[in-house]
Amino acid sequence: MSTEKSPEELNRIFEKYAAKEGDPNQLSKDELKLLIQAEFPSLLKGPNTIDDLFQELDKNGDGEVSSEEFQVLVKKISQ
Ligand SMILES: [Ca+2]
Ligand SMILES: [Ca+2]
Repeated sequence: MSTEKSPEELNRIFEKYAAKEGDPNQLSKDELKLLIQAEFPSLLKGPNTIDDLFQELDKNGDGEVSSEEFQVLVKKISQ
């Protein structure tokens, strides 16, 4: 996947979207959706949906993506 974003930039993007509602340190599914649609729409091409991506990232199943859980996406994007 081609992108010019560094892990540092991706973490800043996480913080920006995580702060929109609820817990400012966690991404809800709506926040993840906004983040992906605005920053990485190419991730939703093909068979991947927000639901799939959210499930993949939310390892502990608490319905929010923490900055630690977000690192899976950072790796995916910065590969
Ligand atoms: Ca939040
Ligand atoms: Ca979680």
